[in-house]
Amino acid sequence: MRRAVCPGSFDPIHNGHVEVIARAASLFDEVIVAVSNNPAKNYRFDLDERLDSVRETLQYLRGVSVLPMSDGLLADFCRAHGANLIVKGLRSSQDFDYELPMATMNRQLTGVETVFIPAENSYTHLSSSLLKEVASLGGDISPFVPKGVLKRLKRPSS
Ligand code: COD
Repeated sequence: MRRAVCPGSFDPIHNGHVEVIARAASLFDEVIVAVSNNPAKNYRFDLDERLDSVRETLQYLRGVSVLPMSDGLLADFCRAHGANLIVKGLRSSQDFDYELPMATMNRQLTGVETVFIPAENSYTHLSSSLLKEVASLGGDISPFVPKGVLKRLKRPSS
C-alpha cells in the first residue's frame, strides 16, 4: 500500500496544488492532503475554512482524504498516519533548493521519502500569496483558483 501525504497551508488552495494532488492520486493508492496550521503564521483563512475549501475542491478525486495537521513535524504526521511518502510540487530550481534539505531531514528523521512532481507549465507562477495580492488589488484570478475559493476571496476578511 502506497500512502502519500501532500502537505501545505492551502491559504487558499489553487489550481497548481490541485493539479499536483490529482497526479499524486493517480500514482499512489491513497493520498492524505495535510492542511497545516502553524500558530506563528498569519493566515487569510482559518483552519476550518481551509479544510472546507480543500475538501470541497478535491471531492471528485478518489482515494484522497483531507486532514488537519497541527503544529508539529511533518515526519511525525506521516508516521502517525502510516504514510511512507511525501509529495511536493516543484515550480522552479528555487523550490528544489528549498525542499531538498527538508526531504533529506524528513528521511533521516523517520525514513519517509519525498517524491517531487514537476508543476504544470501553465501553473508554475502560482502561489497562494501572489493570488491573494492580485485578488486584493482587483485582478481576475478566476483562471487560477477553484470557484469556491473565488467566492471566499470576495468576502471581506475577518
Ligand atoms: N504548482 C505545483 N505545486 C505547487 C504550486 C504550484 N504552482 N504551489 C505550491 N505547490 C506545492 C508545493 O509542493 C508546496 O509545498 C505545496 O504545494 C503546498 O504549498 P503551500 O504554499 O500551501 O504550502 P506551504 O509552503 O505554506 O507549506 C509548508 C509545509 C506545511 C509543507 C511546511 O511548512 C512543513 O513541512 N511543515 C511541517 C513542519 C516540519 O516538519 N518542519 C521540518 C521540516 S524538515
